[in-house]
Amino acid sequence: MKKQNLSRRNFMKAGLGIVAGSSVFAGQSFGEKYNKGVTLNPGMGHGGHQTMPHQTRKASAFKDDEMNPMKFLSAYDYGKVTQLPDGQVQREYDIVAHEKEIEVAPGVKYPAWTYNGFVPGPTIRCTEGDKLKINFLNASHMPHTIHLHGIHPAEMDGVFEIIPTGGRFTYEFTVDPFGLFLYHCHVMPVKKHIEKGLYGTFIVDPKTPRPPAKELVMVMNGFDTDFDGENEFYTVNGYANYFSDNPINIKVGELVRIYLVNMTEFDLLNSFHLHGNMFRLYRTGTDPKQYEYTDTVMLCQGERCIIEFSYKYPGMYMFHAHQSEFAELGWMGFFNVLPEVA
Ligand SMILES: [Cu+2]
Repeated sequence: MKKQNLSRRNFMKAGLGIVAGSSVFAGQSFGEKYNKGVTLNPGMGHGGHQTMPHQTRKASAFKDDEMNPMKFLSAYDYGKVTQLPDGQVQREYDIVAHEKEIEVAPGVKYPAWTYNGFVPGPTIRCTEGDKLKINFLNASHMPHTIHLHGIHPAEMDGVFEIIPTGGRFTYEFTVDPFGLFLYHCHVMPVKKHIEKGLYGTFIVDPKTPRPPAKELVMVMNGFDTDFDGENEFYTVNGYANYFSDNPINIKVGELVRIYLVNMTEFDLLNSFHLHGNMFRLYRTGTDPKQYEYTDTVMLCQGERCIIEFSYKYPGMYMFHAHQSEFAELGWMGFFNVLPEVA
């Protein structure tokens, strides 16, 4: 509705004022910061070998020993591994749901519901055929569950066994098939339990591993910080503009594989667009032979995909939602492509 769009746009201006003020380009508008970073920096583009001095940018809101969106990219939880008598590998995880106030943009706090204290929750990673054992404790004031995507028995689906405050439940099943999945709370109203932050990524590797690559988990989400049923901020891994303030370093020719998950609520779609490149798009990662070749992918709520690419030329390249409004509200980042090391 027009009225809502107007109010969100006004909020956006206020929000971006805070964002711009937090960076080394303090005092400039977001647009000036953006243009300065991309076009005025000497040595940018494929002709030069200098890169943006992002190391000098302001430290993030996260303490060094804390999880942050950058660490989260490659924070895989392989669980506690034991070999069962029949040879099957068991991976055991402890997941605790609890409330936590988090920061989602500079100075913007959000009363989140979390799995293990961060939004998104831990990236569960295992191999097809493993036995998964998830010990769930609900330490929050609301009832919750963990509903995993993939193939498993009905009683392990995290839908009917609602876990009350203080309650425990163990989800246990053999993992099938390989691919990229997700998990989230499935207590009604599910929309509320998801948008508050109860979701995460579930990677099941094939027994024959995918080719070696720099692997990154990116969870697209939104935060309704004024509780009006719309998102005021859009992020990757929980913090608006994090990867625009802290570009991700990759190298020319390096294979990059992104496990991309859309957990955005309220908006039907989110998307990922890559600059200066094309990528292989594997829809759910369940078939390594089937892919599309594109530079933009649109994902519905709860949809995910694996994308693979490598860069031909060094320089700074944007990636962002192709819904321009989402990009302006925090869903934008950079790959800092460094020259290939001889
Ligand atoms: Cu819940």
